[in-house]
Amino acid sequence: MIMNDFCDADKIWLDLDLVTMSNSAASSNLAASSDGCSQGYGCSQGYGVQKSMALAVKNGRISAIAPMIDMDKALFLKANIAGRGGWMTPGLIDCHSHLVFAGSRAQEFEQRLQGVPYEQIAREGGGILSTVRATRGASEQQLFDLAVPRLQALMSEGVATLEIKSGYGLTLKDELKMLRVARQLGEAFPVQVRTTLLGAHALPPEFVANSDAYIDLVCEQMIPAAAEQKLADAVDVFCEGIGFSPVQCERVFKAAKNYGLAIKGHTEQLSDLKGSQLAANYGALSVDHLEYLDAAALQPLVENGTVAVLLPGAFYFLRETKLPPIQALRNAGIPMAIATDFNPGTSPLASLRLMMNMACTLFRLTPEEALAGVTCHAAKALGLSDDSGRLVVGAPADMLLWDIKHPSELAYQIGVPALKQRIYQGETSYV
Ligand code: DI6
Ligand code: FE
Repeated sequence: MIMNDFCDADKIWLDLDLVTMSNSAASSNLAASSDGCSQGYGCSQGYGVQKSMALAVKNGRISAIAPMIDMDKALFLKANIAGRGGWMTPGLIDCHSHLVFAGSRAQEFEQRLQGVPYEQIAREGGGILSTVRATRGASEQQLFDLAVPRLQALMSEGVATLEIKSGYGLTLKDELKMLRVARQLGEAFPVQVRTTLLGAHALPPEFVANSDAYIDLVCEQMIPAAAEQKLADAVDVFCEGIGFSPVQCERVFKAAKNYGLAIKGHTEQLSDLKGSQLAANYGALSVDHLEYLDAAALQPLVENGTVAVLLPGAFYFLRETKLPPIQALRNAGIPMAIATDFNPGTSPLASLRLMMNMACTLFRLTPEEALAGVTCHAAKALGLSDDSGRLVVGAPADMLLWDIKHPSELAYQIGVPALKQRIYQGETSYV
């Protein structure tokens, strides 16, 4: 039966050590006996390692997985063998980015290094609003061209799926412009793009002292237009003193729900406004940042299956010292995802592998938690199918073939290319 699946396949890969990220009983058993523990690496079952395997792809999906020992050698003569040997993981998923924007914030970086706080710069009209000015002034084509090298940097490391937020337009026209560029990037490159409307990112100057009227615009015009034009998959807010109040964010969540859009939140990044709990109670896919999240108030996240998205790049770049409540999240069984938050102000770092490393060094995640954070847990943060971010039969054939000795290396050595093949929807592409 399995052999038939290999005969019918579009392509097969042989002699693989699979990092399935699948916690099914079968893969756990295999992992227990063969995940490299004998080499002195940390021994746990979350990688779902299956050693010496063959994998088949048909119509852009994984169609069969079997041990090499069960393979009929005659098959190898007829099959389309696309690769042989190496560790294979799911394609990486960056579930939180602000990839589309114009302008630079290097001068603000210099100011901050001299001691001026991020919030003060924002209150004085710099920060997010300086990127808004540049983004409003840029054409769709210019924004696309600026985003391409950022996207290529992520893809070259193995990113197969990427979320891109708006939030630097802050008018109906400019928010839709950003979302269209995000969609176009997904059409032009072999990468899956999920888009998020972040109209409630900052108060634009036209609405100073009238922030409720701006929220009216977000709820009554931006959300309906983005939904009707199918430009947004989700809606996000910045629930913060320099962003929007919980009451205002709740209005945005209600409007998003009315239009059938998923909900996400930038919450507890700089202070504890209980935005995470609010978003979770509205069924948020994820709450993101979380440095100031109250460790004793995680129940809404548990009850709603909300993913905690950790953004160590922003933590690092803002020289934040307050850590997200990692152990409490772990104890509560809340899935933790990791993302770049790539943006010009707080995380100008287009490397998801670096984020994995920082999640380990700064947040004390294990390399295994870091890999789950950029595969299966990131998939959940985007509301993708349950098999996304895993190597299981039926899953999208987004796979990476690595020249490494153990999957823990993915969070360990940064900057040295280790990717042998990037496979997107069954096609080898890029690298
Ligand atoms: N939190 C962040 O870290 C980004 N947005 C947000 O709400 C920063 C955006 C920026 O500074 O441009
Ligand atoms: Fe962000």
